[in-house]
This record gives sequence, structure tokens and C-alpha cells, in this order.
Amino acid sequence: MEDELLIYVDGKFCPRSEAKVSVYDHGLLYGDGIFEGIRAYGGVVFKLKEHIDRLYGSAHTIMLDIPLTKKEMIQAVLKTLKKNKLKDAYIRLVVTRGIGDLGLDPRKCSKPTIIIITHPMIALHGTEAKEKGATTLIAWVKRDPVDATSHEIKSLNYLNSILAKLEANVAGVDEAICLDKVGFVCEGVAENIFIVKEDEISTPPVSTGALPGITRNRVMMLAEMMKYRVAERNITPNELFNADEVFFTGTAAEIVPVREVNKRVIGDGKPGPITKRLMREFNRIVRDPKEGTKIA
Ligand code: PXG
Repeated sequence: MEDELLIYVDGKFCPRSEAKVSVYDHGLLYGDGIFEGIRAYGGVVFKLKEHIDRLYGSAHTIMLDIPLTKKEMIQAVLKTLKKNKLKDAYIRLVVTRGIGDLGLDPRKCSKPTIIIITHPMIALHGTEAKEKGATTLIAWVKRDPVDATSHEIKSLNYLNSILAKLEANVAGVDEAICLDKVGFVCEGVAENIFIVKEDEISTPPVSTGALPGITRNRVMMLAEMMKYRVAERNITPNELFNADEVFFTGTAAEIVPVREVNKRVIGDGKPGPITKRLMREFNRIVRDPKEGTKIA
């Protein structure tokens, strides 16, 4: 089944084994490109318009003209899902600067490469992390600041996150947490982070270099609807260690409780009641056609 998946490359559908890009593509040579990770649940692509808006925002910042309108891009995503008969899927949308030469000047690239991969859903965090909570560490590598290759731009430069992930892997924990240059908590490697303390739910501001996550946004709205106090504010590592609850949010991760940070147990070491309530609510809304775009 997976070998038969069709991949969209520049308007054509190719079998997975034939879906290739040039070794002169600047996405490969220089990480010069952008992407989105999107999910479909039961035939509804969750927040597709928001992901497309963010993609075009990233493109605007890196001065990359995507040769499709937003509407055409949405149609291309839906068509790829339909071709593959997928209703529950992970979607990777990549736009690179395209084929150039060995110099980095983007003017050498005349046409962006557009890739849409759709895949049956894969779990980013195992069910054990979801049920019992993830173990984490604070990584040595600092999140790129907003005046550098910030993660606000969802670019193909993910080495900053990969360095943190490597450290988590080597230490045998589930996930890494990055701080900003000042030392405030920023985010996970591909997830935003929240803490709960005495009924206040807080998450770091985008000024720490965190991605303005689409899941983060929706979870903040959910928490407000549930009448919790919600704050976007700087969080210190000490506050993280002493939070009642900590959790990650992200497209692939959804909501994942955190039970340990650098061997400090969070709360009573189990997913907390507010995290569990938000997980239940989030699971309920993702299939709602009002929350996204229907495939059919
Ligand atoms: N921070 C970073 C650095 C991310 O890359 C998030 C936060 C969460 O944002 P959303 O909008 O998804 O709530 C991300 C998301 C992947 C993958 O396969 C990465 C992301 C999303 C989906 C898949 O690596 N990053």
C-alpha cells in the first residue's frame, strides 16, 4: 500500500519510488525552502486554510513566489489525498527555491519545486508517552532568535531542532525542550510547550523564537472557552520544573503530557487533570468540518 502512494511533484503525480528532486535543488543544497506538516482526521483536513496562510507567510518572508494561488494549493492538497484514498493522513507540503547551480544566489533558481506527500497517519510520540507522559530534557542548543533563522519561518533549516533531538536521543529521553538566547523556555523540537500552575495555563511568546503553532492557537482558545486563565508570557526553567502540569502541542504530537524535565518530576508524575481535559476536547474537535476543510 505504501509503495503505491502517489506523490505530487510540480503538478504531476508520481509513485513514491519515482518521486525525486534534483541534486541541484536549493532546498537540498541550502535548506532554501519552506514546509508545513498538516493532518487529516476522518476526511477533514484540520485547519488547512491556516496552514496554507502560514506557508505563504513563510514564503513572503524568504521572498519566494509560489507559482500557485492559495486556492490552487488547497485544491492540490485535496487532490493528492483523494488520489491516495486517504481520510486519516499526515500531509507534508514542501516548497523549495527550485533548481539552481552551486552558488547560493536565489536568482539562479527560476522555478520553485512543489512537493505534496500524503501518508497514512504516523504517531510522533508513542502511545506510552501520550498515556503516561513524556520524559524530556532542556537541550544545550538555544533556539535561533527572531533576528536569525527563526522557527517563526517554517523553513527547511531544522538543524536547530535536530541538535536538540539528538541530545534527547543520546540521553534516552523522549523529547527535548529548547530555551531562548536569554534562558527563557521556548518550545520543543516540533512542538509548542505549555505549563499549568494553579489554574493558569501559560505558553511562551513567539518573541522567544517559538513557532506560532496552529495547535497552540486552538488549544489556547479551548482553554479560554473552558474558563481557564491563559497567558502568553516568559517562563523560566525553574517555573517549568515546578509546574503542576506541562504539555506539548503540535500537528504531529497533538497534545502530549510531559512527566519529567531533566529528571525533575512534574506534579505527581502523571498526566494532570487539565492536560487530560484538553486532550479529550481536542480529540473531539479535530474531526469537526467547521475546524478544517473536507476532502470530498
Ligand atoms: N514548533 C516547531 C518548531 C514546529 O516545527 C510546532 C512548534 C507546532 O506547530 P503546529 O502548527 O503544528 O501546531 C512545530 C510543528 C514533522 C512535523 O514531521 C513538524 C511540525 C509539524 C508537523 C510535522 O517534523 N512542526
